[in-house]
Amino acid sequence: MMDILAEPFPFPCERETLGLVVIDMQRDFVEPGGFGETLGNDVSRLGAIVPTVAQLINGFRAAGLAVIHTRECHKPDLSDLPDAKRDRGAPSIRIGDPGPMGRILVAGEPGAEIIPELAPLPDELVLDKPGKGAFCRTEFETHLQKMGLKQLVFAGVTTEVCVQTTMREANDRGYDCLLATDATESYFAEFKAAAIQMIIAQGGIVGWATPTGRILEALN
Ligand code: C5J
Repeated sequence: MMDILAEPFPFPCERETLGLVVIDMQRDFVEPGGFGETLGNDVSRLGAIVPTVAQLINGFRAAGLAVIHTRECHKPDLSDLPDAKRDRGAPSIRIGDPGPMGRILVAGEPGAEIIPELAPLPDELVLDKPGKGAFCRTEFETHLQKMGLKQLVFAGVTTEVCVQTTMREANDRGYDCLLATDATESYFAEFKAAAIQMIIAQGGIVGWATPTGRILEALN
């Protein structure tokens, strides 16, 4: 398997253990009228990456490689929502409250669903997570082990929050992590740029980063 050209140095790709993790491409974060917008964010930045994320997903599917989707959401009784998370800041509506797309970030509500353009296939893992990181209070690691995955390509939103947190958690657990730089986005351009720098600094302290085209080249 060919290396993938990446920063800070080529990613030593091992196809048989490679999987794609698409973080939180949910209506509440990406679509106008959702939770992200109620927090004062310009969601059009996130919407702009959807075609690139779709290309990446399709590339993995065509190569017969695993695609995993995560959703940041909580149980309807909010038993997995710490007060500190619910009360943080001064949002006009809080997690669990009724919003324009159902209850905000609650499993089963329309806003918590993945946007239709990136809908998971029936056989793809969809992991609900109550935290920013996908390993916190979930069975993610068990799933990865069962699927035989050791190298993870990351896409989704937001770069510096749920994507970076999950990459850090995965890196600590021994997974090789590669961020698709044009298939991830933040509400804040400077935070995305800084997150990428943090990931690849010091010889790839959290992992690697490269555009989607380079990843797809290696899958063909
Ligand atoms: C945030 C996320 N930003 N998926 N969630 O609250 O990054």
